[in-house]
Amino acid sequence: MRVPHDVFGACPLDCPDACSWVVTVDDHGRAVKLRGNADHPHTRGGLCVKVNPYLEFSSDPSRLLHPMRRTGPKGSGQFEPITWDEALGAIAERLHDILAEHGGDSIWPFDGTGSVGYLQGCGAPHRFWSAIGAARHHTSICSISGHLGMSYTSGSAAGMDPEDVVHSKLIVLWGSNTLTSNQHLWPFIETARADGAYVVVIDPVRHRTAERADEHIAPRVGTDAALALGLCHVIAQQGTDTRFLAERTSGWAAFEDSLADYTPERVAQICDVPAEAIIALGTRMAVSQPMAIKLGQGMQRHRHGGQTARVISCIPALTGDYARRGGGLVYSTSDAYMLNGYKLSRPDLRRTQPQTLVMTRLGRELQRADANVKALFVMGANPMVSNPDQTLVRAQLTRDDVFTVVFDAYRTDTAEYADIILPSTLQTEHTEIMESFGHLYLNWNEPAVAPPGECLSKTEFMRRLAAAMGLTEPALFATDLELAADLLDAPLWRDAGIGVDQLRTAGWLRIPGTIDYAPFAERFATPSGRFEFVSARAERDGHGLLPNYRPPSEAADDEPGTFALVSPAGQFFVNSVFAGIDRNIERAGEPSITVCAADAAEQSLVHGELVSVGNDRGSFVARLNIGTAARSGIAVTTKGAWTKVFSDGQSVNVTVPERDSDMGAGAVYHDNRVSIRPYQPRN
Ligand SMILES: Nc1nc2c(c(=O)[nH]1)N[C@H]1C(S)=C(S)[C@@H](COP(=O)(O)OP(=O)(O)OC[C@H]3O[C@@H](n4cnc5c(=O)[nH]c(N)nc54)[C@H](O)[C@@H]3O)O[C@H]1N2
Ligand SMILES: Nc1nc2c(c(=O)[nH]1)N[C@H]1C(S)=C(S)[C@@H](COP(=O)(O)OP(=O)(O)OC[C@H]3O[C@@H](n4cnc5c(=O)[nH]c(N)nc54)[C@H](O)[C@@H]3O)O[C@H]1N2
Ligand code: SF4
Ligand SMILES: [Mo]
Repeated sequence: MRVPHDVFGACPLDCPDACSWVVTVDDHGRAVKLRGNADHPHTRGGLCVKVNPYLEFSSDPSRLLHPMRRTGPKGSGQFEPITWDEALGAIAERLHDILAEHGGDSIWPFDGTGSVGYLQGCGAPHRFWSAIGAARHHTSICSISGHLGMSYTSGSAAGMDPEDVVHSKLIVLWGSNTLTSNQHLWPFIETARADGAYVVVIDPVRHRTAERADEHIAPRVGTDAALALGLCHVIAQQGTDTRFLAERTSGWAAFEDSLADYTPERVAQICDVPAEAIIALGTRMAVSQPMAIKLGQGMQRHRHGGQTARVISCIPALTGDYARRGGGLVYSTSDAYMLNGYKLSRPDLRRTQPQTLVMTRLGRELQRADANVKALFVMGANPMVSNPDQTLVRAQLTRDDVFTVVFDAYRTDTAEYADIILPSTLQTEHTEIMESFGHLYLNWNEPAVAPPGECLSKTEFMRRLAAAMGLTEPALFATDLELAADLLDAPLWRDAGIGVDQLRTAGWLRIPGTIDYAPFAERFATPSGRFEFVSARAERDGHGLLPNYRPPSEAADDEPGTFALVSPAGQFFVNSVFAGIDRNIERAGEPSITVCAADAAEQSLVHGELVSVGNDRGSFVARLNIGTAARSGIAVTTKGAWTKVFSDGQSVNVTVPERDSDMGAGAVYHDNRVSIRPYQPRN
């Protein structure tokens, strides 16, 4: 007889907070309560409005419980239940055929961010794919451009411990709706504020975080690099940290010369921000130490998103803040973990050099004859909703010659186009290890309950598929605990005496050696060890010797009658996870699009009317909202809603181009121009 007990776990979603949680399991083995772990130093007990109903959502009637096989045309939604043996047999047979006829390159393991865990999510690609020589999946959908941008200057996106903002005197939240998408950072910001810190938000959208800040600067979308150069111009005049610049950086003189072009007056024109505001903020940055910049992902979802991050990262070098506790810039802390992803995913099992397929180019890659994709395994992803260019994605997923398997917990918009749908476990039902991109702790997730129905974890699915394929390599059959041990088998963790037992017992642990975290105390993570204003590598890669401003593709145009559409994080779900559940659809409300009163008046748009928002790529239907969230020239909606909530069955990404950003082929969700017209239903 079991007794009620608590099990430690962690939220798996693609959210910087990576909350630690506690599941209470009753004496029948059922999860009856989920709460935030009050002992966790960063997340401190609360979860969020998106995840509080996790247990309820896990047992929603819409949960997938059995494998299914398609019986009608693709997209018709006709499926019949089958057994796992039948499913694995069919998949193994098809994979053998494709391997024989086309080779591993034709198999695309498409891992999404539904879970960002190392074992069950996209944290590390699975060994199985290495062993069969499948194509490599390049996860370009979220944050890649910013990471690459900073790799040229400071060398790491983990420039400070976010918790250290408590020591800051000036906090700049740049392209981050912190209260919505990184809410556990907010209490640290409030602590700093109580101690006199000044909080500035730089975002075209006047969101709830902007409302609560001391100052909000709303530049034209996609012009942040110009704004940052203007701020550097002012700081250079007001006084830089000359010693830091001399001892710790390289190329400052050349960068300083380039700033001459970015006077506050010129930048004011580019960004549509008053020159006085640029002068005032630049001056404040020069004198308020320590200064911390929290860079969100939103500002890099543009054609030149990587370059933008590169330029913004220069600011704390001018002020010397990279060397101060409570100063610097943080974009993502994931660089600080240094786990052994290699030993976990075992790329050495490969015998061929496979092609790399780019996540955000799903439509084009499938279209490309020379890529020759014949099998697509969509796991923890919902590209029909999340990817750019929904029309192209839909057309490509409708093709009969691409064998499509969807491994998910729900029957998503993408699953409707699958040949085989497989039921996945959720976080309370499997073993997992979670890092964070917003703090410096590693979380263990112990399974709390047995999987419902016939759901399998991804690791178990991979082991069974390896067996069904007749593979014998022992590494493919490693247990979850063995995989976890391999991940932790990295010098940083091993030397600190941390293995699975230690992490599992503790529930969470801080990254060894990160008390008083000072990543750039001695050297930057660049080849020279200096902060590199000038970068020959960037020039070779086509990004210019010096950090610079290049206009976005669509966002900053001033085409009359059109809007720059931004579609960032919404309040009630993380991306598309749980966004198809009735209760969630209800609380999120009808899809809406917000414009400012002046723009609405000019275009005779009426508050509350249904409008069609679109461009030559496609259109979706939303309820017009006139509100202060939008500055002039922009329209604001949110990401993640499933197509079924839109009256024409097309959602926001029908308007987004499948175009690469400058660095890492990142996504350009917010670099998108649309028109808004009253909606006229067809027929
Ligand atoms: N317009 C617009 N679109 C965007 C963005 C934007 O800013 N604007 N942002 C983009 C960003 S940042 C991201 S990261 C992508 C995300 O896009 P995707 O990678 O498609 O990820 P999600 O929509 O988060 O979730 C994918 C699926 O994971 C499933 N899932 C949840 N937990 C588990 C699990 O434990 N196991 C398995 N197997 N599946 C699970 C969910 O049910 C869901 O169907 O979307 C992008 N799309
Ligand atoms: N509630 C909730 N939380 C989430 C998510 C969610 O869907 N819902 N998604 C999660 C995921 S996958 C990620 S990657 C993170 C993303 O979280 P964030 O880093 O916050 O990224 P976004 O939500 O895309 O955009 C953040 C802000 O960038 C702004 N922005 C857009 N373009 C520009 C620009 O050109 N300049 C400036 N300065 N700002 C701009 C947007 O208006 C938005 O307010 O959040 C995670 N947390
Ligand atoms: S979505 Fe973010 S804030 Fe909510 S529980 Fe998960 S990690 Fe925490
Ligand atoms: Mo993301």
